[in-house]
Amino acid sequence: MTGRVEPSMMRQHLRMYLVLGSIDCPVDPTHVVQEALAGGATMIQFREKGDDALVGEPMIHLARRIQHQCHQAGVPYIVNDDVELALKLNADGVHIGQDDECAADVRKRIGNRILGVSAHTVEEAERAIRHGADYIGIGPIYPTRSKDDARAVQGTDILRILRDSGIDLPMVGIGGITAERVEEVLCAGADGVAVISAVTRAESAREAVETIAGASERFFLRK
Ligand code: TZP
Ligand code: MG
Repeated sequence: MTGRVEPSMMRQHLRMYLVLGSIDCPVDPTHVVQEALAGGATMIQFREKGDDALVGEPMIHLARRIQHQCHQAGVPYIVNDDVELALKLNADGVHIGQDDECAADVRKRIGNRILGVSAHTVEEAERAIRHGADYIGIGPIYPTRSKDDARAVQGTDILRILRDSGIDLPMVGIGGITAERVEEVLCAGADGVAVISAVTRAESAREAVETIAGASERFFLRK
């Protein structure tokens, strides 16, 4: 990468953003990734979390396999929380929450790689921007079962509040998003949707991604 990702490119990457780790997947996560990439996933985040999550070498091995799949497909590969891992793998970016390392410090460590920051309020979003975020993740928009320590459900109103406050940074909604809800999330101001279970627990991850990506494409064609 020669410089920071352009906002217009970032918005494209956020269209159908798959987030996953081994505990989110009833089958081999690399199978889910393969199907999701075939269905048109636009970015993938490795988020290996939870009581039974992989650690150590098995975790790094899975992280590398998914990175390889993303690389083959030409899709950016983002690592959740673990800046060390992202640097070790030379991932395309990092996503951090409000309880993780300070975004400004992460920006310094990762250079021009993509930096995503979760935000729940206008203040958090503005700080993330000052600290060098390339996009903000907003949620949970709807109830979710995929995050134990999720904050209160925000609804799509939070997306409108952020946009109305003048925040223009690429923004992705997350939490309980299904194909039926894509339009509502995008209408409220998101550039894309980040999903776990709607894809990882679908009978066909490929079809799930195709349906979500299709809904998003239709929305932006009309805009
Ligand atoms: N951050 C806010 S909600 C959430 C994360 C990681 C989980 C989203 O998972 P799902 O299954 O799409 O609701
Ligand atoms: Mg985190």
